[in-house]
Amino acid sequence: MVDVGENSLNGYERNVLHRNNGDGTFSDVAHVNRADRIEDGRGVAILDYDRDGRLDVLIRNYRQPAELLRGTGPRRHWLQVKLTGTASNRDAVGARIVAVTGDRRQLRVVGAGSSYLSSGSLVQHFGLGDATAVDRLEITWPSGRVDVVRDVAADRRVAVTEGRGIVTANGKEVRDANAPHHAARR
Ligand SMILES: [Ca+2]
Ligand SMILES: [Ca+2]
Repeated sequence: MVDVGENSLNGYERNVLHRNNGDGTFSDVAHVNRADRIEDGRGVAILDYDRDGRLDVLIRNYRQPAELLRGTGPRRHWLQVKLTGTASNRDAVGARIVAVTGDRRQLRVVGAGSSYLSSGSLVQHFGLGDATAVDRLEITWPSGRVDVVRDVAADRRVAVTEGRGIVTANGKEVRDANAPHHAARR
């Protein structure tokens, strides 16, 4: 064994930030976003801490201060979805959410433990570009139940409870609106 003292064998690699080009490829855009710092990173958590509809990045570095990178890109439309399981586990870990806008489908899978000793928010974020609503939000719960909610207005955070559809939007109770149109067991 080599004694490296206070140093880290992992070194200080330049951080990267990958943009999804939407065509199956990614581009490293760290340099234009000033995210290409040389740090000894460990955990990373993705969340929208200031709830402005743009995702932010929290980085935990080894023997260095943590860093919060605030997303300041152009404002486009978005939808954030927080699931609560009933028959499934309460945090809905393992649930799959498909958001359909026009001919575009986006998938988010609710996970816990997305990075080393850390995890991103359980709130699932969908960037919608120019779309002002999600045509169809399809949730496959860990229990096997499938809930579908149609015509979900953008630019807000909705809470969806298994079997009940949208129960709150931006923290306010939603009554009878957006109830699941279709619920089935696989
Ligand atoms: Ca690094
Ligand atoms: Ca934000």
